[in-house]
Amino acid sequence: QLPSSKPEIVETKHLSMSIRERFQMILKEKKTNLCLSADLPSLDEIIELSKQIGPNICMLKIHCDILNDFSMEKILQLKEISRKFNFLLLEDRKFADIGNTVKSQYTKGLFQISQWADLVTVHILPGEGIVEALEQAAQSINEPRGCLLIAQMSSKGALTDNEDYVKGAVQCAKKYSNFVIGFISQSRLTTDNQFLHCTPGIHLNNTGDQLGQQYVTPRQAIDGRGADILIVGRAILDSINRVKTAEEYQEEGYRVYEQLRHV
Ligand code: S5P
Repeated sequence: QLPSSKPEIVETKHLSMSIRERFQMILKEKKTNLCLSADLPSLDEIIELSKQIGPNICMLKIHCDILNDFSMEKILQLKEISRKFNFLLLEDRKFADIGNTVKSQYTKGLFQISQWADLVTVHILPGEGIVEALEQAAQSINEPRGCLLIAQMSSKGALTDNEDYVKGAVQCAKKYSNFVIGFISQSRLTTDNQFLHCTPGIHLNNTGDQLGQQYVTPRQAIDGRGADILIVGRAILDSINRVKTAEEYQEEGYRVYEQLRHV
């Protein structure tokens, strides 16, 4: 039984919860482990789409630097919609620099990501200082914030496909477990279930694209690759009826998730 499409006002309950608690609550209450990767050029279009798909998703992922109409006013509108429909907002910034630089990239500039993104993605390549810096910067925001560490990638030939790299990511996640709530991954990295495994590269009909992306089905991702959260982009965005397709991925994803994770 899918939740009704009527938006529920979350009020300010979320302010007293950690991001981790809120994520778990959303999964259970909305019965969805679908994250829409809204890789569209216009924030206006993302805002419209999120009003339609809001009930079906636990998280909306964007790349703010591909938008041709970014403004703080519009992104705060999207943030409001995310509260109303109870999903998290993930900026897929893939931070990858030294601590001092990422601190500025997170809080300053045109995008002021820390003002609106519940979660951001972070490469672990520069070492754990990158996470420490983001966590420090997030302390000046009076709302819960967190990040997902990119431990493995879905693209062909990814250099993250290395045991030590993955071990390093897990160690870092454990050390900074207040701020790191999970991973972008292609396999189950730890038995510590406080960390959510979020897996991109999902498609029911295609096996890849022309630029190295590799796809598996929702079932393969959850069963074979240990995913908790399915990150789905073009499979939904390029479909004829985005809402209907999102419902299909939600239903299939949550059914398999419930079966295998016994939630
Ligand atoms: O390993 C990765 C990590 C990420 S965050 N592989 C990915 O594809 N992604 C992102 O997921 C990518 O940047 C894109 O926004 C989305 C996948 O999009 P799709 O259209 O291929 O489903």
